[in-house]
Amino acid sequence: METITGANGCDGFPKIKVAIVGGGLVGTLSACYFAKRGHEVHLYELRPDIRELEHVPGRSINLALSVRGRAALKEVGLEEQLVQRHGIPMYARMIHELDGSTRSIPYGKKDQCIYSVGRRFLNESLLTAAEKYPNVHCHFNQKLVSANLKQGQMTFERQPSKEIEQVEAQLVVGADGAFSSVRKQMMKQPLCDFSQTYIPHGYLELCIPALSDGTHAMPKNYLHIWPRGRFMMIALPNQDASWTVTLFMPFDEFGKLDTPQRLLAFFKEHFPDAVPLIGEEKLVSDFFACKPSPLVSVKCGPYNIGDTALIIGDAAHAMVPFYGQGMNAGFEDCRLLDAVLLKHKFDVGPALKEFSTTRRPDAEAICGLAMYNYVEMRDLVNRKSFLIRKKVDSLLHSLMPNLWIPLYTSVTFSHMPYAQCIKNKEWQDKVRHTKQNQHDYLINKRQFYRS
Ligand code: FAD
Ligand code: EGU
Repeated sequence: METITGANGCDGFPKIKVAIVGGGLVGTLSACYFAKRGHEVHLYELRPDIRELEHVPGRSINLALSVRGRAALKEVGLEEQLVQRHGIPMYARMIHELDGSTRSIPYGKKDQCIYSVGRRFLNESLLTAAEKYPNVHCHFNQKLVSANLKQGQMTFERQPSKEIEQVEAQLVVGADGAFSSVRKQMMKQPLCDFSQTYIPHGYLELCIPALSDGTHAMPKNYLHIWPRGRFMMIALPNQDASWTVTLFMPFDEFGKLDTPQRLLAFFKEHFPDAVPLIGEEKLVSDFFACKPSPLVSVKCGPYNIGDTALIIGDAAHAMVPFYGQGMNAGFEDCRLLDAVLLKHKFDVGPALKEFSTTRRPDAEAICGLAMYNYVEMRDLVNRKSFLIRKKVDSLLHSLMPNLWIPLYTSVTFSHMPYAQCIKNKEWQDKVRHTKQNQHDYLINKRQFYRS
């Protein structure tokens, strides 16, 4: 058995050959973590090297990065470069009412913010960071088509030639996204659970271009929201002073917007203030240039097969985007996996088992919260009782910032395990009537807040 020398306090630990399937956000970060510990890492990605592409097809152009994602980037030395330097801080939401008026609701104290980061920038930077390790080897245009995960054997099909290649590794890490091929192979095993749910809403991305003087067309340091019940729009700022606007709407409603006239009438009715910002012509051409994409939520488990295979990120727990936590949770997977491997001195079997059993309830918790938020936003945004509850929540938080933590605060600004965030919320719901449990809660809470 080969052992590790000269890497991050891992000297003498076994050196493993790791194959990471999927070079998206989570796969590339995971490659950095394994490389940092001195292992031999092979990263297999279906697409070509995105750094050489002019246009990258696929999902959401920018994302909201919060505390959990940042902590994971920090441990491989990338937080400063990717977040502090490139990210655009958003200190509050800005709500756009139907009449065009706006109001802002801060995320927390003055300096508390989330960051808008470009997916492509993040992915390219992570690839470059991974490749800087001499022990990382990237293989592009390689599609995993089958695997014997118990044996660590994988079959890749080269794109576009369809040439077949067999590969072996001691550990296969599936970071190949919501429609994971590694997961498909895994779920053939007995005692593996799997469920997926599509929501009736799809999403489509639009763009608010920069003003002619090169500045943002709306106040820059906000996450802009147009809540309209069954329809919703969200906008996040980009570095080039444009905005990526995401429209969420049921597929059947998308279907009704089949002419430029109907589209413009719809926007003028529901998002009148956004029309001049996007521009009527651009709205029409961008809208009809692509089809709305579906949103899927996946729960499965366990995440490992013995000591030879593991799934992380969306492959393990794809969620609807209504908490802005998918990537954050995937990045947190990387950090927690590294910690558990270190704890077990890279005795992979027990480490994977512990990761899977401890992470699964938390991953399912955030998947559930995101789905719950979807339902809540769709059905309740305009209902009085809901708005009052939110106001009371903020008021209590401002009066007792250390005691009364709204749910989104523990999710977005703390390291509290997601399942604990739900318990915290359940406690609050109860406290509206009793003061019970307060002591337990305080003790639990203290452990998870770090600055
Ligand atoms: P992916 O990013 O999907 O990467 C998977 C990679 O695997 C891809 O590169 C793919 O090409 C490759 N691959 C797939 N199959 C194979 C195969 N067979 N062989 C080889 N390679 C393969 N999260 C946030 O934290 N904040 C947000 O604000 C946010 N907003 C979102 C908005 C929308 C509209 C959506 C849809 C999601 C959003 N998310 C957000 C979630 C976030 O996009 C995902 O959680 C994140 O991309 C997961 O990363 P991943 O690496 O696990 O998967
Ligand atoms: C959806 C799509 C606002 C990016 C949930 C908030 C999201 C994001 C919210 C997308 C919302 C919704 C939270 C953050 C974030 C809010 C959050 C959602 C980023 C409860 C690019 N959500 N998102 N909650 O609090 O905790 O601002 O596409 F509209 S960031 Cl749906 Cl904090």
